Amino acid sequence: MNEDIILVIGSNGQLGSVLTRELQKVHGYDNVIASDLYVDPCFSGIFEILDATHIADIQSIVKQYSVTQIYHLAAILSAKGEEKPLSTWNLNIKMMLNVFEVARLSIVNKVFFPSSIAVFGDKAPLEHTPQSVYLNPATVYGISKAAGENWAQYYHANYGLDIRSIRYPGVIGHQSMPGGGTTDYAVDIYHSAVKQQTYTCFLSAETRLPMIFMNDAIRATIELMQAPKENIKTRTAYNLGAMSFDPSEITAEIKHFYPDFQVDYQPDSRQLIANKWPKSIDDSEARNDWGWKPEYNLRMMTTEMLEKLKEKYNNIKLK
Ligand code: AKB
Repeated sequence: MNEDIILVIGSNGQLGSVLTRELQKVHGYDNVIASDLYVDPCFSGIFEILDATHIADIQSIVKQYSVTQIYHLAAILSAKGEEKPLSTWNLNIKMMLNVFEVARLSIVNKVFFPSSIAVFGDKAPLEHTPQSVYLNPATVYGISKAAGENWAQYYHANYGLDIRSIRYPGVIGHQSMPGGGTTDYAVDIYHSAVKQQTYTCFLSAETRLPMIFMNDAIRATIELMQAPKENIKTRTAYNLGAMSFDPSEITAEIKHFYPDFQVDYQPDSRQLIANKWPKSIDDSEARNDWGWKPEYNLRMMTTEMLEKLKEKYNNIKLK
């Protein structure tokens, strides 16, 4: 059997950095090519500098390494995207179409393209948001993801390209930091707790959003990519659920470990984005089609986040 050669675009990002390490374990260290705009000094493995807005540069890496699968993770997220709407649209769409085109014209036979709960708007039910529902995203990031989902379906229908996608909830991990998202508070809050600092939350105490622990997010991605082709019935993007909570609930969990931990609330423009996002997700299609099942709940995630971050900050102090 031929080995797959994997290209990860956006390997320095919150998800990309953790996923790349896992892909190295699954496919072999020498079969994964990480790529991003700059070198991460902590990264170990094959790395190429890549600006995915340049199609010829993607093509040349795909040719050089005989890449068979691409994980395209580079994008400007919801909150940051609103600062420069047109350049966010141009960047997100250009990179995505470049990847799909390179895949269509090469030996690449599978592509992973991440979507997001940002595709939903106020026309979708906020509770148990269904898989198939009217999408009226309110951010440029959400609009670009909704367009991407339709392009993925188009490339599959017209060219048979096997593009697979997940609508990620907020992803929470200790290994990496998010940047520019509306759900970022749920990572930042753990860092403040471990540093024994008061956290100022940019969402109100009762803003409930769907979230997922990094370990589950990575496992979901790999399980989706490894599922038999005939099981993949949704060619836009799968809803993915794990847990839902609001800032007051995560604070209460943290207080089990750090009773003096304090949070104050100063909602900003990210509140308006969060107000239109689902509070919980119906992911029954992912469960039925490729067997999705989350493992982590808020308590398990909090225990692991605080333990790992404590270790990390202690090691920094010791150095
Ligand atoms: C964001 O907040 O923009 C992202 C997402 C939910 O896609 N974390």
